[in-house]
Amino acid sequence: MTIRTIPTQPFTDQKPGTSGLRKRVPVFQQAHYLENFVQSIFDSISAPANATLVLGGDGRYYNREAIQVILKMAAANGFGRVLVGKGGILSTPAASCVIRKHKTYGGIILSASHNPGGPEGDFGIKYNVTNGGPAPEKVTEAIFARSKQISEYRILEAADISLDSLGVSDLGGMQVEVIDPVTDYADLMASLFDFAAIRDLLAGGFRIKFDAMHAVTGPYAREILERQLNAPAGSVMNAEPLPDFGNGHPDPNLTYAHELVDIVYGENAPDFGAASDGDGDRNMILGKGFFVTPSDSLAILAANATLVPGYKNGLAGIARSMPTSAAADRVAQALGIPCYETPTGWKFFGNLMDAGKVTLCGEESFGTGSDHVREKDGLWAVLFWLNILAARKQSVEAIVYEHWAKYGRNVYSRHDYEGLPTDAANGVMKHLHGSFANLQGQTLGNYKVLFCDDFSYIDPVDGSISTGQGVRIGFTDGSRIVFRLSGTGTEGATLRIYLEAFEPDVAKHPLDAQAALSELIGIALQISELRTRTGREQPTVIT
Ligand code: VG1
Ligand code: CO
Repeated sequence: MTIRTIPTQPFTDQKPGTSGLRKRVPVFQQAHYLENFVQSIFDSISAPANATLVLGGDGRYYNREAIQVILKMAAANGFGRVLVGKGGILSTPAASCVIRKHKTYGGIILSASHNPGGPEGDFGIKYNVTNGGPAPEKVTEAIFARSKQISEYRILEAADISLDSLGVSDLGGMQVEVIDPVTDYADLMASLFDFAAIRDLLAGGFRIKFDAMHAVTGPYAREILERQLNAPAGSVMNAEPLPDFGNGHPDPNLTYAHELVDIVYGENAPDFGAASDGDGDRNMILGKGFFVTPSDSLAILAANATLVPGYKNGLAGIARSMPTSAAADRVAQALGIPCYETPTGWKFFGNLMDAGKVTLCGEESFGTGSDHVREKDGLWAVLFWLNILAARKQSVEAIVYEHWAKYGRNVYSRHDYEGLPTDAANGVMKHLHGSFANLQGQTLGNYKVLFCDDFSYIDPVDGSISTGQGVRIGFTDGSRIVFRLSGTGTEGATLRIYLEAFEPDVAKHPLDAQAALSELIGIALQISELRTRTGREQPTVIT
């Protein structure tokens, strides 16, 4: 077997976004495109000779082909061993778990998460570092810088490796070990949660429905929920991972997980519903005819953490991304623990967890997790909820209402405008930046502007600074509007508007979030000039 050095030209667009490099499949299929990026990773991470790498993906279209290329490039770049999930499968949290458990140098995860898959869909690749978490910005910036300079890559000339049976094979002197993608992860879950209590809950007739959305979580959910916790067969739906996710959009929210939503809002609904995304790191939590916002979910997990064996000694602290509601802050305050506010994306939580400053982290975008791994973790959140439900023996809805009664409610919504012309979206952000001086102190209807700024973050552990993380307009009553451009899309631009108001008065619950936020929504549209600048009347997705 010979190692080939292939001359190449740089691509200019290999800048990793919020979570790795995401492009349409045909972009990745261009000659040298994937190889350039992989070589740029290897050139930037200074792995020692014979290092071990973890490799796997969410099973989407192009996963298998990419894995073969990466294996041959790893062999040609001096890696000693690669742990690859059987069939090329590893969910994002499972990959993080395997990196940590087997103390590997790092890992490559192939996923475009919740973005649709298939020949015309999206593909993605990201590098995770030794702690199991997404590469921090200094690493992703180094990879991007390298991708603009690259002139050659190395690849082994060899036949493809079989990914479908467990075991070790040799690839040009490098060991390729095909591992069961579920075992290590399932063991970790069993060590954190009271499986016996959850089994009793389910045996007592508490009914659950988990929608894997034909994405990577299917095999994990089947093993843990149906086999280990004895949920009746069929409790996990759409459990077969498919390269095009059954033509679906594997994003667990009220819009895209409508099949599940119809079930939990329908007749004879189960007591608990949940869904996960393409790569298994997101979660949506539902009760019987009831939706739990991700920001509330984080706060409720934090408030109830000591009911769960893995967290019985309490939490060191909580972290949430800036656009996530302040519901978790109220719990942190009550518990007397710190709450950190970070930019969007899981890579900002890693340092805080490594330093022991936080135990739970969350984002409004259906992401929750803890220091058990260094990624957000969909099934973990589902098990956390089931453990709380088993301990409290109340409905999801009752738990949420009690939480609001105790802490007040941060009424919250996100409006996404997807697929906007990039210029128009940039124009909106530029206009907002130019309005700061004018907005300061202004009264808009019932709201008075307290501050407006562009969020920046100084990492309290390593002092690194991240600027331009989203425009915030805060009002004197604690309400807030945030504008941010997405860093995960592949087509045009996606503008997100995050809206939050605080309602302490329990007598006003339940209230409809959209109605309660309607004045803020109007203000957001007015000050951003979004409708005139983009020609869009309505958001694409409301969560
Ligand atoms: C989105 C979410 C963000 C999340 C990121 C990756 O990013 O808003 O909270 O961390 O996706 O999640 P953006 O830049 O599009 O807003 V995943 O499950 O797509 O890896
Ligand atoms: Co994801």
